[in-house]
Amino acid sequence: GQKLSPQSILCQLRDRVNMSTIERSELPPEASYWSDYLPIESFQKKVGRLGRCAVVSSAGSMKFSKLGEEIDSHDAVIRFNAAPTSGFEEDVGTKTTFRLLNSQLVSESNLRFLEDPMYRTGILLMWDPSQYKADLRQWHLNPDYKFYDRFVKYRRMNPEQPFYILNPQSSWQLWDVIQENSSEKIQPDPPSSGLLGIVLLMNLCDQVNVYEFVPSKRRTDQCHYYHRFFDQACTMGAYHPLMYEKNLIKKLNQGDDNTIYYSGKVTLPGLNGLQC
Ligand code: NCC
Repeated sequence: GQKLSPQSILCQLRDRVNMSTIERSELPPEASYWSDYLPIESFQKKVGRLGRCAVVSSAGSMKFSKLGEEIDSHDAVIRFNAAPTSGFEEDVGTKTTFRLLNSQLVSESNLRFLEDPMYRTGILLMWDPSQYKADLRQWHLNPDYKFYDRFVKYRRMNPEQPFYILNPQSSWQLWDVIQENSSEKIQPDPPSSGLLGIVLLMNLCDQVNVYEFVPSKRRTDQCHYYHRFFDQACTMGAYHPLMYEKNLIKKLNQGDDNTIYYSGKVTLPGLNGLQC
């Protein structure tokens, strides 16, 4: 791994990771039975540019944080997968501007994506791990999860709710930046939804506050704030290179270490104003 300055890492994130959503025209005609259900208006255009944004990790250490009000004071808030607000408002807030889902959540019927009303708030985004450097045609033929049917079903049931799919190449572009900035060789598995959400918002917002991605003193083996299930791999990583993701984000923190210790908050700059 190279030792880049925080500023150069930010420039890499801006210039090498294309955090775009896919558009109908980018997919082969054989994909039209599902790609025709992608929104017509582009994600960038729909959202525009945002001021202060918050990323809420799903970590168990969100519990008892009392960060809810602070999180809701942001212009936009992103949450992940099955993370609820209902019943946890005091700790995680109530606002959901974006929800980033992995394709497993969309595809597996026992996860109740079609049924649970929680998903019907905010702009939805889904990502699916492709093979390293696969193009869109190859990915369409061989996605990690066969999300198409349920994606179409959801869109037909909720046609007014924007629902985008991230370009599958962006997760590997991001993985490259993580690997190049780590001293060890990392197992090539895609970054977590959390890191994808962080970089997505860095592309949209002037400032991004990230909560309990780099854990505070509340750090716990409880996996999620909303379940009593314990596994330290949820915080440190097993499949996703979470420890390396967290080291990278810690390096980019513009706040101080005390703020991480007490509130689990890291402050990152938006990528738009950056001078590279
Ligand atoms: O757990 P998950 O992630 O939904 O969490 C969302 C993001 O929050 C951050 N996180 C979570 C727990 C924790 N203790 N520390 C954290 O920092 C991470 O950045 C994480 O990405 C995923 O990334 O998509 C993941 O999804 C789950 C699961 O598929 C969904 O929750 C749907 O049920 C994965 N778990 C399993 O497959 C069992 C998890 O590995 C990654």
